[in-house]
Amino acid sequence: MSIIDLRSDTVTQPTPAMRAAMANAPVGDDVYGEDPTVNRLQDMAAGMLGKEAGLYVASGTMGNLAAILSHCSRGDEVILGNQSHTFNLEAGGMSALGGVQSFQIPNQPDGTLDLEDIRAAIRADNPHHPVTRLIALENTHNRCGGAPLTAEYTRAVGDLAREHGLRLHLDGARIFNAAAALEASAADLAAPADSITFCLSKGLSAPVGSLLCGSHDFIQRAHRIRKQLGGGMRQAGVLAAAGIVALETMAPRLAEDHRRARQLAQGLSQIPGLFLIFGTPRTNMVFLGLSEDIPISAHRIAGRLEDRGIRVQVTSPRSFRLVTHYWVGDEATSTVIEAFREVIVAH
Ligand code: TLP
Repeated sequence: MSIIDLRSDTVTQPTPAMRAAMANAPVGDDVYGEDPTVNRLQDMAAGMLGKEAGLYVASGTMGNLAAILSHCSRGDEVILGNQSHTFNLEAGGMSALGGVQSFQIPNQPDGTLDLEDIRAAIRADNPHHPVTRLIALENTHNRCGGAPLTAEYTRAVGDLAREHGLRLHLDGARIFNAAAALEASAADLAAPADSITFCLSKGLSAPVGSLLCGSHDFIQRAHRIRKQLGGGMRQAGVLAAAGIVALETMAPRLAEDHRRARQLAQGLSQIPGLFLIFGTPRTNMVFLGLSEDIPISAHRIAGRLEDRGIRVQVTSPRSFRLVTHYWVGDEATSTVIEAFREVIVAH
């Protein structure tokens, strides 16, 4: 049975072109800065994001952590959203490893942070308080339905940060999805931020890695922190090679995944008992809720879909997340809609 895996875009496998590039990649010792493929990927990423320099890191989590540790010292505070990936799903790394504290403010349903909430969270200069150092945004916002944040909004937060002498970091794990949805360039979306992390191993389908981009000085600090975190890899060019192909071939096609997410959402929301938690998807994520008249749990439904070769993520006893990506085609979207219909009707 062939599997349709919608749990995440992290499940994407490398394409044949990526595997070929990996096999043929020129490599060197990247801890000496001598891997030509890693260097090429880093330069390419920095160019696409409009930043001076880039650093190849093992994961999005490592990119965000290295960014926070590069911007902040022990006892400093980061203002971020209470639904952010960094606060909820990165194992508390900033506190555990950096002695950095988070100040969580509510994410609005569109993934933004209210400017007044940010302003109110900035600490006064008083020895009782931690020092506010950084604001962190997420684009697209995963737990807010994959919502893309506009360049105008990010600029407003960047202006606020500068007004108070703070830095702005962007968890742009899916920044190319945001760019596709908003018909903007990733560089424009990242321009107001001092640093940005983006992932190669999500919708871009590369097997491993993320990029952290920022100024030369910032990346120099982040480079040492990557080493402290054990992320100095040697002949990493075999991995970076897939990342180059991902940027060349996958970034331009993400609107296709968004179209399929809308198709899925449209079909699934016609099934009595299912509703769209965040409305029509803007990017590649469909968040589905189960109405009260459906007596079985999301776990049970997911189990029955699994029996039909379909994997979805259960996000609560009454909700699911379905993420479209390169390996989910038009046929798969209709198969998934039909399978949901059968399972719900048969409950
Ligand atoms: N997100 C994963 C899981 O961790 C939930 C997913 O399936 O969506 N920032 C954002 C916005 C993310 O969504 C993720 C991964 C990360 C950072 C972390 O990236 P990795 O998994 O490479 O450490």
